[in-house]
Amino acid sequence: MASTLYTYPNSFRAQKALIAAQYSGTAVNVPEDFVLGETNKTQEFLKKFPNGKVPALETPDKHYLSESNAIAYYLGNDDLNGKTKLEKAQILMWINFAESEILPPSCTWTFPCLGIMQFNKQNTDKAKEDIKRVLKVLNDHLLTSTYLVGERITQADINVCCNLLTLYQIYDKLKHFLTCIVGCTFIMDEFKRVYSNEDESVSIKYFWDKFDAENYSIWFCEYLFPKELTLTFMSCNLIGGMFQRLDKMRKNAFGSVCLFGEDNNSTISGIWVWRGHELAFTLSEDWQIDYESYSWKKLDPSLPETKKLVTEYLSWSGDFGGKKFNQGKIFK
Ligand SMILES: N[C@@H](CCC(=O)N[C@@H](CS)C(=O)NCC(=O)O)C(=O)O
Repeated sequence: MASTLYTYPNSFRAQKALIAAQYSGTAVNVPEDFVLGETNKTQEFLKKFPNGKVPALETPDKHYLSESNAIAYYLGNDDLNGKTKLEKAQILMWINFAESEILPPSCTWTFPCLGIMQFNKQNTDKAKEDIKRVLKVLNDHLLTSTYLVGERITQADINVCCNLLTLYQIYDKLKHFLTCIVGCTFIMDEFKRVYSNEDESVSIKYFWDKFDAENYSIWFCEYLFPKELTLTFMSCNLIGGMFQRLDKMRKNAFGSVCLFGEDNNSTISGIWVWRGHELAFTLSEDWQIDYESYSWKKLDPSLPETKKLVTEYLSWSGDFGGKKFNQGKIFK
């Protein structure tokens, strides 16, 4: 027998539970005749759910649960709720983050837009700042991982997404803001696909057409110890090793690193593009092995010399400031 979930249509709170049920294969029945403000005010409802709020769940063996997060937990399975004690705690951490960090400012900002609450400039401005900060926390976390906890969807992802939903409901009004914060014109995967499949004349034009200077930065790196470089194949292994150690950056970074000169007289330098404006390497221990052997210079994407450098390193042709190109490797 299925549990019964009382809710009104499209409630983001109910969605947390319904998505959990769907992921876990748990049957749930949602009565269509529920009317907010009426059904939940009846004696029959209040007897089961004294708080009078929805979502509210009646289990097949007549247990009564209110509070959306508890209901989602009940309808979900171990994959969603976490298997180890640490995973459970991490999931709980994000659930609480969604509840106490995302939801309040999101409501303060969006409810006046939806006509549910009176607009107050001071509160709205503060809410916008708060949202910016929490989205940055999420963004930074997702720079190195696809999911919030572990390598699969958990209740943490579901709750965070559902609590962000209201922001998307007024998407048109927020389009600009969201474009700056979480969306952006430069999709790394797409650029890599174009770079892999098209001639450089197409991919370099694509790069500059789409490049999003607000969310991405371009860097020039130079190996600091060229005197230690001996045989060119060894230098190439050095670059290859660095790429392997940076594997987790692939989702958000692209690099072209080139070797110039010949055996016992060579230099290494490259161009990197990644999400964010800081040196990304401090975010993970694995990434710190190589980066200190290089100098890093952030480039100004609006300058013609940056355009020239990017073109040279993406096409492996040009004068490279007089350096003789030997071979290159692409991090993609
Ligand atoms: N913390 C609760 C909040 C539930 C809640 O506030 N529900 C509102 C609808 S979104 C409600 O049922 N209000 C009663 C009413 O408007 O009559 C949860 O996450 O489930």
